[in-house]
Amino acid sequence: MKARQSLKVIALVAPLVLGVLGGGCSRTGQNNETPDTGGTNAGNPPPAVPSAVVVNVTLKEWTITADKTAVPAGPVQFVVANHGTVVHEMVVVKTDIPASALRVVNGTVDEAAAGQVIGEVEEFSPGSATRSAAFNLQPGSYVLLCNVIGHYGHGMRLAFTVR
Ligand SMILES: [Cu+2]
Repeated sequence: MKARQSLKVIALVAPLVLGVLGGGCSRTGQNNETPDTGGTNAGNPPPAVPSAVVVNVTLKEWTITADKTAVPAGPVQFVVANHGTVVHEMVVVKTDIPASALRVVNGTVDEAAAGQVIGEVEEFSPGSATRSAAFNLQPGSYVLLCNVIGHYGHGMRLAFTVR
């Protein structure tokens, strides 16, 4: 099942890649039309933000570690790896509550009560490719946490500061 699904994805992506390449070639012709600038800026920020500070995060049982725990305000790109043996996620919460003191209900952090949820890297499997998410962060105190049931309580949380 899994291999079959992967082939399906490749089949869907291949025409897109060819389309992009074809578009590049056509630009050699005489054409006074304004080139395509790549779409609108509506919606979520793009996955790669050139000016962003990159924070490499590692998830495993039962820790969240990062190569930086304080960054300047502005675009921050989290590149998240799962080095554990089960699925993990990373939720970014802006809060003044200490990282270890968030309210837990039935094994998970009550995200609505924790503070302002900025965004997350959803659950992903150990051994899969790193996930990336970029956010424009304002100065303040944050907590990075894994909210898979029980994981926060086991220690998967990290205080993070934006100056
Ligand atoms: Cu976890």
